[in-house]
Amino acid sequence: MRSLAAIACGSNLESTFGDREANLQEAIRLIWSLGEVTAVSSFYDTDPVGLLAQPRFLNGALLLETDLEPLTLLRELLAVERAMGRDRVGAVAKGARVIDLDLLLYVERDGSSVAMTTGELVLPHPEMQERRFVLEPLAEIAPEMMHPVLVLTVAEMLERLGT
Ligand code: PH2
Ligand code: MG
Ligand code: MG
Repeated sequence: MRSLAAIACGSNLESTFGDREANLQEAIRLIWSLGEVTAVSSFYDTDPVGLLAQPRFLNGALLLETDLEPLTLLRELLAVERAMGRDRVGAVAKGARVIDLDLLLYVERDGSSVAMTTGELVLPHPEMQERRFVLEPLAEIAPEMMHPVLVLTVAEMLERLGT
């Protein structure tokens, strides 16, 4: 059995691929080269969080069955971002982007969910529990998936955010 990764995707700029939805679809197409995409959520039109002076986002989530280790998967996701024209050099932190792919949760073959902190990767994603634009799509496709540190399901984390 392969590992299971939960990945958030977001876009709030047009690109050579087209509009925000075209960017998310292109990213998902490229992510298929990393394993098997077993679920894709609906896409949500969301208010920008954090840096408010930027276009609205389209956000979604997907599940990927993969043989790649967490760090390798992260690097491949960043490579997909770069392949789609995302340029981090000189870009505003948390600002507008063609595509953003965030590794949220990673469950090993034996069912254990990875908790790790290195300079390159923090798992689970440190802000996922605070972000409705992450939890709402993820709850559609993986409501029972566990946060291994908070010991809460995705549905429970979403419920905690309130209405
Ligand atoms: N991503 C950010 C900052 N703010 N807001 C929304 N609605 N959606 C995002 O994906 C998003 C954001 C930085 O990654
Ligand atoms: Mg992000
Ligand atoms: Mg990111």
